Order: sequence, then structure tokens, then C-alpha cells
Amino acid sequence: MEKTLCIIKPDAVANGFVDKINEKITGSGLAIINSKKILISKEIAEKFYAEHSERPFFGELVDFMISGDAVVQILEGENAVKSYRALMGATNPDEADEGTLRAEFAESLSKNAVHGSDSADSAEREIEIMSDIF
Ligand code: FUP
Repeated sequence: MEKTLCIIKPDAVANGFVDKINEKITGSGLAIINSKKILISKEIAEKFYAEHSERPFFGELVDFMISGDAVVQILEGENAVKSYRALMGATNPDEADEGTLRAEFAESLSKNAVHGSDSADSAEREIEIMSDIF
């Protein structure tokens, strides 16, 4: 079974959406095999989003990810990477399809409620980065 990394970001945690998001995740057929609420460190956030380090929004992205508790989870299921990306919806909630997590729970492009690995390789890398917290 494939695994993917999910983060319920600080906006969605602060807005009280964790249970609603997790109901949708399990309702879509994915299992939540690890879940932990943590304040992500700056070091981990910078490493996690290293691919965006040259982008203008990098500083804002890191600051947001460490601004409050997040819920870090490993999901498992058939085609977990693709099926969870489909459930999340587009990065920008204004472009996310109705019924997706970002359409329903995101505040904005930068405060967009959830993260999900974008490939099996990314999932492996991201699970490794977060492995110490579980
Ligand atoms: P996604 O894989 O959908 O999370 O999107 P990206 O990897 O492209 O972007 C990672 C995060 O950076 C997004 F979730 C939100 C943030 N971001 C911005 O704040 N501004 C942008 O223009 C693009 C992304």
C-alpha cells in the first residue's frame, strides 16, 4: 500500500477543522496511520520546503508553517499520493474544485489548510524528514 505525507496547516488547526478534514480523509478510503499535533521547527520547515527556497514567498511560507500547531500525518491507501492530492484540490483555493479540502477549509493561497506530497519520491522524502516526530 502506498503512503503519503499530510499536514493540516496552522490555519486549519486554529480554525478547528482537524476532525472535519480527517473525516473527509478517511471517508475517501485513506487510512491515517500516524498523526501528531506539533509546532514545526524553523529548521524542519526550511528543509521540508527546500525546493521553494529561491521563491519570493519562501520566507512567508516558512513563517506561516511555524506560526502555530500543525497536525502531521502519514496516510496509507491505494494510490495514496494521487488520491489525497485529488481530495486536497488546487493550491489556490479559488481554483479548487467544490468539495475538495482546500475549497472548503483554506483561507487563501498562502494559508491553504493542507499539504500533501506531490509524488511517491516526495512522500518518501517528507516522511523521512518527519519521522522523528512520531
Ligand atoms: P502544493 O504542492 O499544492 O502545496 O503547492 P506548491 O508546492 O506549489 O506550494 C507550496 C506552498 O507554498 C503552498 F501550499 C502555498 C505556498 N505558496 C504561496 O504562498 N504562494 C505561491 O505563489 C505558491 C505557493
